[in-house]
Amino acid sequence: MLTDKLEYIFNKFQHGNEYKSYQELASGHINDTYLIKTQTKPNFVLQRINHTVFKDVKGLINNKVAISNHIRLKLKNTYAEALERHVLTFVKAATGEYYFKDTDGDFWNLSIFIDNTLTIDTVKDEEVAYEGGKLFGEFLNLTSDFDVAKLTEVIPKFHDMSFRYAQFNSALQSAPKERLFMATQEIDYVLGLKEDMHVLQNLKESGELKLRVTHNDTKISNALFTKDNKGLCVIDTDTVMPGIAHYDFGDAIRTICNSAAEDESNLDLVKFNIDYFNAYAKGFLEKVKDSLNAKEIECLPLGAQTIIFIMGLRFLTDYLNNDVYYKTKYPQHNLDRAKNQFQLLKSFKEKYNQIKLEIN
Ligand code: GN1
Ligand code: MG
Repeated sequence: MLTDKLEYIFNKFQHGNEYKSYQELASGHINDTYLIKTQTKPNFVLQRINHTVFKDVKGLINNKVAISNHIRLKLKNTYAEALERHVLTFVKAATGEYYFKDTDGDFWNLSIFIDNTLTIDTVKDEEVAYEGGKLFGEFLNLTSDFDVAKLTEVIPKFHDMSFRYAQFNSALQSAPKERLFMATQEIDYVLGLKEDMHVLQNLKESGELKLRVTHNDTKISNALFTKDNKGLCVIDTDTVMPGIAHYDFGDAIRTICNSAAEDESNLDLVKFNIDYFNAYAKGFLEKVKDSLNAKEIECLPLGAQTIIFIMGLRFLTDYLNNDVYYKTKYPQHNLDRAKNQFQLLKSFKEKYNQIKLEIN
């Protein structure tokens, strides 16, 4: 039984609590995550890392523990009380490491569950967009003095456009005919945008955009909010690694400004909300204005375009590969996700002239 297994694994960590029950937290596409309820507070989040996707699990754990420790030190004076509500706290296993490796070769890690919070999948309110901007901006700001050379690149070339196109091209070669047919329009769309979508990468490679500590999965559901909608804590730091600020800015925009869920298949419901963009950008810039340079700031909207596109490209590639990467619930799931992202990008482009990037 899963509960026995989870209890066994949970007890391999130094938490001093008694296991009561578990609940699956099923929103992730890659790892398996469980809320572990205990007899006494706190509760915990136990996560099995997908080591097919994350090949260097130890590097991943080192990254996220180091970044949490760094942020904790920085916030110590601001939030003397309840610091653990603003930054993740990881728990050591009995071995002294921050992970436990089971007999199947799976790696697990444990953190304290931050209770009494909200997670938001679809934003309905400008204030939330603004709060999200402040929260993710603060994450970049607080880590801007951390030496990126100390971080492992947990998924090499994660947001590298040439790499993602290469994967797409090889999927085109091996995809089943039926899937190629179903995705004809999306394939053409991707092929037509190749040059535009490389602009940001070229700027990165030329050194015009600085390498920083980045989160790389800043979808809004990876932000915890208080019950009264104030940004509280950035979670899911598995993909923390060196990168450019633009993808963190953009991935939050991708999810905040979509009027529908990432996999909504009725494309009429997928509209880009430019007011949320501007509210998010305002909050974000308030926090990063002293750590990003003018060129970095100017390119932020391009970051949003590029990341929306790259997600569509990755979903499409996985569809062509018969769904080997993302968890899916039905055969067209990845194709629906890809269509959704491309629709979002088109809607965003129509509103590009309404963007406001003001620094106060
Ligand atoms: C994956 O598993 P989850 O939901 O945290 C993916 C992200 C995508 C996201 C799309 C390691 O994140 O890059 O943006 O799905 N993570 C990895 O929702 O590929
Ligand atoms: Mg993630």
